[in-house]
Amino acid sequence: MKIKESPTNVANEIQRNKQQQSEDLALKQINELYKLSIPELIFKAQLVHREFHNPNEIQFCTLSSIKTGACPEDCSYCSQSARHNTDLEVEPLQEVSKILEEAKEAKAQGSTRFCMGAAWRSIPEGKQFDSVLHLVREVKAMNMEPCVTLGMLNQEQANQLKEAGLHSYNHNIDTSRDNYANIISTRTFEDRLNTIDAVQNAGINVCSGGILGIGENIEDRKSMLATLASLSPQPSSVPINVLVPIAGTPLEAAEPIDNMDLVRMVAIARIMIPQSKVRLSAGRHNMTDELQTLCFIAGANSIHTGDKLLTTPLAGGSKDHQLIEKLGMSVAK
Ligand code: SAM
Ligand code: DTB
Ligand code: SF4
Repeated sequence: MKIKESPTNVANEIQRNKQQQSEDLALKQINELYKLSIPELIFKAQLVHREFHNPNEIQFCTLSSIKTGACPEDCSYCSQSARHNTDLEVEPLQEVSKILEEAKEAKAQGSTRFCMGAAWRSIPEGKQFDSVLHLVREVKAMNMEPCVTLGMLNQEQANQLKEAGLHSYNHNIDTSRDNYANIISTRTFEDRLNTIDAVQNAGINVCSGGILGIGENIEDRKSMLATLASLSPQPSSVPINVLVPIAGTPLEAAEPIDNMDLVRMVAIARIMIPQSKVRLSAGRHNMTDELQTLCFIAGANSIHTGDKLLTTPLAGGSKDHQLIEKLGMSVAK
């Protein structure tokens, strides 16, 4: 079937062509950066980091799983997919008051961002979305950056979230365009980019990153960073997740990544997306203090803190405060 040439289709195509050109250029730069030794790469990353950020500060963010499990998507890494047989307690949308208690506690622990995640394929209309809008307003009124990650959305929903005061929308591209279908079959890479477009059109900051250790190769990692770097505007935060293998998922026995590959990804993200917060997210509870420190030196300047991400464990806020103190750094206010 031939797609009708509407003005929107033409505009989308022009935008995608532009994106492809800037992606090709970004990939060339990433290829060069990949050839550098770790000390050279970190030196470059430090130069960029110091130009745009305070190198002594780490932002703390707290996550809350406001609706857990029974997700219709089939992301191969995820504990929350209804298609995997994982040992997870399914929970419907939590009470607003309970979530706001968590937000209060997060603020007391030094977090400046509170990110609420729901295992939906796309945002449902009606009462549940009204609750989310209410939560966004309340978290903003607490002087924290409200962030949500709710799956796909349409333009109208993005506009409503903006109006409620949403700071950021998290929507990861996860891996390269080429590898996407190996990881997720229930949606496409293009679906992901379309949601990101709607978020950007509404004037909300995009938080988008990926996940390492899901069977991708180095070319996939480079390509993922090239796509992220060529988003326009660039994402204001880039979470870097390391697979937490979940029993019952297709990736339960995936080969662990080499730690230096994580450091490389952080440094290249820092150089290619200079103004963003590069955030260490999933898998941090398995990282030594030294590895986390190396990531901070390579340009990571934000972490997900607390006892839990969405469904997997973290070491706890006090451990994070201890590390920041030990390093003579401070938690960003
Ligand atoms: N359902 C929403 C979505 O898919 O956009 C938001 C939540 S989803 C859990 C957010 C991100 O967490 C995923 O895109 C993936 O990068 C990361 N993630 C999920 N499960 C993970 C795991 N087991 N290990 C590491 N990262 C994971
Ligand atoms: C992101 O990139 N990492 C966070 C946040 N965005 C929503 C989520 C990590 C989830 C890790 C797996 C879990 O706890 O279920
Ligand atoms: Fe659902 Fe998000 Fe998990 Fe995919 S990553 S299964 S969309 S909760």
